[in-house]
Amino acid sequence: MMNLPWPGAVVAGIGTIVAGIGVLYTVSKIGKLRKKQQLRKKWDSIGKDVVLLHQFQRGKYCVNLSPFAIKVETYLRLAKIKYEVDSNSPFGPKKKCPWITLNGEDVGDSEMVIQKLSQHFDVNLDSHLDEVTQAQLEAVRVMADEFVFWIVIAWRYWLDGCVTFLKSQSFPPFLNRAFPYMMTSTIKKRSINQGVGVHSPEEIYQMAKKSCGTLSTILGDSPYFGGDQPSTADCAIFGQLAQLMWNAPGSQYEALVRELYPSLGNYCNRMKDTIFPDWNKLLNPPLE
Ligand SMILES: N[C@@H](CCC(=O)N[C@@H](CS)C(=O)NCC(=O)O)C(=O)O
Repeated sequence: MMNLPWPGAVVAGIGTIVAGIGVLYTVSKIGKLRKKQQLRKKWDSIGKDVVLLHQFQRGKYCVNLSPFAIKVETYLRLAKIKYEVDSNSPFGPKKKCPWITLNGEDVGDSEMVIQKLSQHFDVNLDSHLDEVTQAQLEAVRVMADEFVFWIVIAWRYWLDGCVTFLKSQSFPPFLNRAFPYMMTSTIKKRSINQGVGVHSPEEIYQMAKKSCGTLSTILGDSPYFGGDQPSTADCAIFGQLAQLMWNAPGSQYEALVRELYPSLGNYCNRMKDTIFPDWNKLLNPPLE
């Protein structure tokens, strides 16, 4: 007959296991808290009025996979605001990328960030534009940020299963394999909830084509959407178009800006050359 342990011994054993789990949990919590405190100290010591831009790591051909990160970085450069980049904590107070820390304060959401920067540094990139043009550009900005964005990510992460996109990133091999699992079904569900995802792949592509046609018509012969000089809306529009231009290599989405509407491709290159003269050096790995 089997020798069963005394009930007291069983209870003591369970107690030890539970206590062990409790200790491990507390140690990990303390570790996380300490790491957070160290990061906080580092972020806050960057210097007065220096912006710390938290964003994803750089890509192979494009300075970021997030259009909103490019938008904020473009704004910082146009506004001549001193900044540094942190790629270790890309998700901020709103659990989105990018976000900034300025003088110890964290701000999330690219629009809120730009609003904060414009007020704090007293910058207005749109003073050369009349009120109506500013309003029209705001409508174009919303189209880029809230519509073109969804089309591109629905294609990138779901319809294309991350295949084309991953060619443009320098992720470690394990992440290359994990990315489709992490992203495809999530983005499918989220695009369906948003609305773009209820359409067929061809319909989604046609929507991208129509948007590019619209943007190309609005740009016309001007060098920038803001006319002779870039405006706040240019930061957002460039961020979104840069995804087609550099983060969709060899695809029909890339062809939209490089072949079908080359004025948009030329615009992307113009923004890159004037605002990011160090673009190639920023890439991961840097391009000589
Ligand atoms: N409205 C936000 C959008 C930011 C956003 O959606 N960022 C994406 C990366 S491109 C993100 O962080 N996604 C993570 C998620 O939604 O869970 C902004 O303007 O900053």
